[in-house]
Amino acid sequence: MSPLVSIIMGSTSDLPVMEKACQFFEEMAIPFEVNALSAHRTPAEVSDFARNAQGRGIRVIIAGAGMAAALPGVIAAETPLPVIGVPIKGSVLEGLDATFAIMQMPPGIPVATVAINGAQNAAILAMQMLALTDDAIMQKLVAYKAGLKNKIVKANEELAKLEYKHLVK
Ligand code: RP5
Repeated sequence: MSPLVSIIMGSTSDLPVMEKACQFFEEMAIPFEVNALSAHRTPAEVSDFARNAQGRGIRVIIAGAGMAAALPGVIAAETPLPVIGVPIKGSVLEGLDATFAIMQMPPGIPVATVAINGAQNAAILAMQMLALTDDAIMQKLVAYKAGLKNKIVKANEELAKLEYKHLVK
């Protein structure tokens, strides 16, 4: 089984956040790989990874990083594959540093940026990209979305049980 999605993080300190993406792909039975690479600490390895990813059959890259967070943009600079960046919340600037670093890519090199610590949304977005050319994955996505709707249907059933004197039903 070859991975379709590559999850990269700048440090294992990003793992508690990035695991949300791993868990989503596991649940959806989408083959993925996960590695640590750093634009600052291992620039040559980042370049090797980015240049070889498409040839290895990877379809989408998810890159999470905190602080100056050059990693997603540096990867995007050397691959034609779509790159989704996850800004990781650091201890000082609440993740705004990584958000701006990942989101504000100059023209020509986009990085699709999700919410701070939004690794699960990054995984869903990656799956939506895969689904464009894979009907089985699209069916799983449709089922997942239907599940989200059911959650709100159940929430309203719960709320309907509330009893207040001034609650108008
Ligand atoms: C970034 O620096 C990493 O993505 C991480 O979010 C942050 C801190 O890294 P560590 O010092 O915890 O390894 O490159």
